[in-house]
Amino acid sequence: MTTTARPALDLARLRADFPILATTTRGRPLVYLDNAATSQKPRSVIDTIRRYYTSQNANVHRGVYALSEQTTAAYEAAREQVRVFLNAAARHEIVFVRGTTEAVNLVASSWGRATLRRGDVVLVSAMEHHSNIVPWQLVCEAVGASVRVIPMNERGELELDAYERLLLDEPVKLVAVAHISNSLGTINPVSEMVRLAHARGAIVLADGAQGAPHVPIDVQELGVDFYTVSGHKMYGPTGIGVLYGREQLLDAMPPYQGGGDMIKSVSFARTTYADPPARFEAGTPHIEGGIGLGAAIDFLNGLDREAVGSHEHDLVEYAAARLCEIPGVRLIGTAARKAAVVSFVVDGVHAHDVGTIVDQEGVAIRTGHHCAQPVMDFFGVAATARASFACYNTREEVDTLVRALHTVRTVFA
Ligand code: C6P
Repeated sequence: MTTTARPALDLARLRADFPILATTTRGRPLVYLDNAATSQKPRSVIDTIRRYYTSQNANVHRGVYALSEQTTAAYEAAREQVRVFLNAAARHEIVFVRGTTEAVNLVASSWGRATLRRGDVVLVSAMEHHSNIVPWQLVCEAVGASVRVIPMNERGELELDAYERLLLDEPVKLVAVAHISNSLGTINPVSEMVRLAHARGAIVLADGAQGAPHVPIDVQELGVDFYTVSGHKMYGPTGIGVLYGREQLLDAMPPYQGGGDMIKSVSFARTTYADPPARFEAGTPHIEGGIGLGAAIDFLNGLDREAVGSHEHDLVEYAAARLCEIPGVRLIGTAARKAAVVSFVVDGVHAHDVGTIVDQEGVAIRTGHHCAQPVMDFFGVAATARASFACYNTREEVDTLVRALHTVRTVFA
């Protein structure tokens, strides 16, 4: 067991903000360790959504009446909050989407189909989530380009020498890389990767699904061309996310979907398109989602992000040390720089059985391939069990997981 000093964070107060953390499951207090799948929501986000439907509900960008104008103003204010949160240069660089999956599909379909040509290469890393692999495969197949892979080592760290060689040897147009891996927890050196890509004329999309909840994001400092966010993983509602895109790139991109709110004018002879972000936001948007995401950003801004970062780091280190004390438990992903995720296998026990048994003790973890099958193939496992942390988790919850894993060992002895 490590003796890392526990950082100062008023966890009891923080936890009291999340109603679901006071509930029980299977007759036990809920120990929620599946935050990489989706985080729980603080009272302020829940109240914002309730308030939306009790006093604010109207469509946006369409009505000339007061309610619609106020709702439009609230929705656009949330976009400005996102801009500040990501430190984007301009509000029109913030496109509301459903989440990271839609953000990557938007870039692949719009930028990809307009730009990629036969023989071009898209580099993805060996630890990507399927949503940062499959959209690139789809577009590459359609245009005759190819997807090549940045390899990783046994600790689950990207091999930067090999990355540099790929950039030198291949006609790379875009690099798609997770800021933080959902299956391994590795924090990738995104700004260094951007520097190398830009030097070769390639652009970079960073998948920030697991980044935005855990580390402060500055898209200008990172230098990324595109950055994706899933609101539901950072204490916000489901079904809302963000694509950040550099102004120059978004301006040149064709629409991804057609419909209401994304046009300048429509006739049967010719249709012209709105400027970004509206060009990429066809149809009635997820209005309460956008406003709820604003509330989630307020919640995050109200935290001492540095203290939260060191608390989550402490949980990762503590969990890793305690898991290693259990005979037959092996960690998958031991990178030097990690955030919020501990993946592991138990010798001779399928991960799904691990998940089912610890659930009996009230512990919610994810088991399976985590939508990262190439990672499972690389480590030669069918699946892993994964504990993933948020600001409100505690060492005591890790202890409950460890006790439950001893039960797993007993059941399979
Ligand atoms: N990972 C997990 O349990 P969406 O579903 O669109 O909000 O996010 C997709 C996605 C993309 N990239 C990364 C790194 C992710 O972690 C996820 C979502 C969840 O790990 C559900 S599979």
